[in-house]
Amino acid sequence: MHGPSEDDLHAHFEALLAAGRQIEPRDWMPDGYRRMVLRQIAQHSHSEIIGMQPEGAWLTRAPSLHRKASLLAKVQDEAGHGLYLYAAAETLGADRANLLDALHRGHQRYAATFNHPALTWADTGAIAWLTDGAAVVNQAPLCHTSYGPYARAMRRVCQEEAFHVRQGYDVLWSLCQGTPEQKEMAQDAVNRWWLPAVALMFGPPDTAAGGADARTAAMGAAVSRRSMAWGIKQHTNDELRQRFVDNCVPQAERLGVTLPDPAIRWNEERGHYDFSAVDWQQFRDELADDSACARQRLAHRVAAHENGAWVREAVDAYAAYSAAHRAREETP
Ligand code: BYC
Repeated sequence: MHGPSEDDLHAHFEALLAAGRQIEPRDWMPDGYRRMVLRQIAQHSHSEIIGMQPEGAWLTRAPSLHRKASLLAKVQDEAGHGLYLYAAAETLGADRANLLDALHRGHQRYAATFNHPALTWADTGAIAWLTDGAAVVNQAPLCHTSYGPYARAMRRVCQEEAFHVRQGYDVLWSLCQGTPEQKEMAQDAVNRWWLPAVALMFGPPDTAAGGADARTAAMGAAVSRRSMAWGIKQHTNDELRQRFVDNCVPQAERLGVTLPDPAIRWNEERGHYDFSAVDWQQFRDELADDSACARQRLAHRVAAHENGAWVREAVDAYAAYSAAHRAREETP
């Protein structure tokens, strides 16, 4: 008796996707699909844990106990997101230690958004409102992505991210109701975090339509096409970017801050807000970033990992002790 041929397995995989069913760890999947899901989950989990740093820098300087507690919970949530996602990556056969090693050696990327410094307290508001806001837009469709463990992790992540957006909005709201200096601080933070959110949280453009040069559009289009055919992504990067801008404009109006893009205006015909084309050369430069801030992000991560070595050793020692204890008890 022969088992199913590679063609049969492939046909079954495609049939599952066509029926809108999710692929589970024990299902057969093409190597390319496994690599693509793993690459995205790795990029995503690394972004979550590196993303703890800009806001984490303000934990000791929060203006009140209430703000400190909220920010602490938010930053811890991001660590939890990393945990769910590394666990999802492990279901694809990846080893968590190897993934972290690839991050630490700069062999795998994290969202370059986090290579920007958080200069004032208002940055914690702008990051949570804009960066987490962009993340929710990007990630909500991932709750239905074709790889089951990734989709399930996303459902928990999105609930928390949506709460973070409100927390960030509330920080900015308070500052905007405060003194002229506080309002100015909020505006300045929004000025600095708007572009990183628009340009960097959604990846490269998928078409040359958004003002992208051919090289950058080709970079995005090829990945998006493959990823959508496999049901990993449901929308193009440009569609999600537009959705984010559409969400933010009325919220900025309510806050009383100006989004730093003079081209933003409602386009009746398209039913969307127009906005300036992103400078994709700058995007590519940011991806190749070797700034002091980027180096510091990685150095902090490596130091945290090394300082935590004793915890991992203690966990391993306890697991070995428990296994030996169980074995002794089970020996007749
Ligand atoms: N920065 O493959 P392409 C959060 C890379 S954190 C750096 O066409 P795609 C939060 C890309 O990896 C959660 N690199 O892009 C945490 C690829 O590199 P390789 C963030 C980038 O897949 C704390 C190359 O460029 N969310 O929410 O179409 C505080 C070519 O790109 C970037 C996720 O990660 C970038 N910005 O789109 C606050 C969501 N963009 O592999 C908030 C999951 C692209 O050739 N991820 N590259 O070396 C995704 O949806 C997609 O991976 C992206 C990229 C939209 C990010």
